[in-house]
Amino acid sequence: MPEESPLPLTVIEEFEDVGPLVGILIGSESDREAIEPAGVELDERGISWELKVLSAHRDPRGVAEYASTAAMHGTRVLIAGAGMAAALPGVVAAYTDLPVIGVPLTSSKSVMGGLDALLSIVQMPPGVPVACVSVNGARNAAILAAKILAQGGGYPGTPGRPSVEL
Ligand code: RP5
Repeated sequence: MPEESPLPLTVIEEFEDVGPLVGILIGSESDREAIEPAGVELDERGISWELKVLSAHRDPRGVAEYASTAAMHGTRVLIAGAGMAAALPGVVAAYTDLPVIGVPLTSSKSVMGGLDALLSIVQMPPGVPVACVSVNGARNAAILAAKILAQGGGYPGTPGRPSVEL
């Protein structure tokens, strides 16, 4: 009969809660179709991901909770897509040190085909960067996420180069 594990239950639960490498957020169910190419691209590259619908304006506490805990679950890059006054990528970036890739999306209520979302995402204040791909550029966001993940703390030809501490 083996001895009982000395590990407390909370620690075991933490091990079971390992998240995907990439977290994809969208501000609304109405954004789902536009962000789908990101998931397709990540699947083709064998990169794990999850999709959450969380609005920076309608559920700010949910966004804060997800963004501030993603790194602890093993997630390494966040993609955030939103339309209109697209605050989601910026708010996510405010709550995490993970790289955040913003995807401006066209919605039925967009101004100038998504220019509103593009400016909302790209015009971040100094100190809180968000990488921004083209309007409806979900596939490019996934490719950029893959490139970030591929760095792994070193560059080709410089083995053992340590990761930069944030
Ligand atoms: C944004 O407002 C969402 O990202 C979406 O693109 C847009 C419209 O949202 P719904 O009214 O369709 O939910 O926050």
